[in-house]
Amino acid sequence: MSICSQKIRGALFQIGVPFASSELIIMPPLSENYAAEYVELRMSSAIARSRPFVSGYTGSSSVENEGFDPLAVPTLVDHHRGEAVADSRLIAAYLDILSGGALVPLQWQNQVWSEIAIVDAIPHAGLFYGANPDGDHRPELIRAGMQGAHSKKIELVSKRLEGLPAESSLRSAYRHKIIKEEAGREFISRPANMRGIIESTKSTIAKLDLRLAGGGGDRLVPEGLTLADIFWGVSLFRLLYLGYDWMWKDCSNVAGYAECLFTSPAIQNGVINWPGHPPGERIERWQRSGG
Ligand SMILES: N[C@@H](CCC(=O)N[C@@H](CS)C(=O)NCC(=O)O)C(=O)O
Repeated sequence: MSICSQKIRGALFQIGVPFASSELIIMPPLSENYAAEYVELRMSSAIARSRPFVSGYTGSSSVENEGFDPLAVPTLVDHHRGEAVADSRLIAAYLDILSGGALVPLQWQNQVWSEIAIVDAIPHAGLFYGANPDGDHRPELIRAGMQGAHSKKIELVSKRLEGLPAESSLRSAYRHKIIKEEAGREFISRPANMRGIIESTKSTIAKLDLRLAGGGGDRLVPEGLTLADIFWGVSLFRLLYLGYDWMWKDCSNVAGYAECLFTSPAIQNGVINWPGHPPGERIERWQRSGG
């Protein structure tokens, strides 16, 4: 269910490289992503060394806004090169290079990366964990699962931190995760914050509609399915699943674009019909029966 992992699976399906998915249960009480072995793997990535750890919460999970979360997914392991790559944006760039530029056409680099930055900044975490104070349309499974989720995560990370040796280099990583989760708990408890991120997301969708209109209605760039389309497909599908599709009720270009993305093999295989995606009333028509 991790939206950042969905982006990467979409990209992997698009370029058609073989991959294995080591699925971690990221929600309490298991939170397998808090295991020291996993955090150590993630800490071996280049971005872990070049960016400050996460230290706050804005509702999005972008490294640009929040810093690097050392206890999150996804992490790509390239077994040929013996290298771990973290953060969905960087992993996507890595896959583009690996595929010889199949995801980001050279002449559309600027447009594609600027769209990806926009999607990365959408406050998906806040919209997933927090309720819309003016009508919560998230599926019951999510509503129930997110009750007290930040507190449960803080408890689990704190236990893991206590169990680390005093000299462990991972201590700071765990401490920062606690800071982030505390800030997240505080953030989503305030209706004004929730209204703010809902409003900003709605405005991001309206601007997408205008850019699509400029491109003829159903394309951001006139060339195949790019990484920007994959990121948008994942993002719009998540908003639909959470009951936020009213945001494009008056945006006919976005509505048509979403329909086109949801039927693409990358989004179908990497997201909608990836085993384990929970069913939902709003997404039923996009899911293969028994998928
Ligand atoms: N900027 C990172 C964000 C990673 C992230 O926030 N991952 C979420 C799932 S989308 C996660 O691991 N959540 C579980 C947790 O925080 O415990 C990326 O794009 O890869």
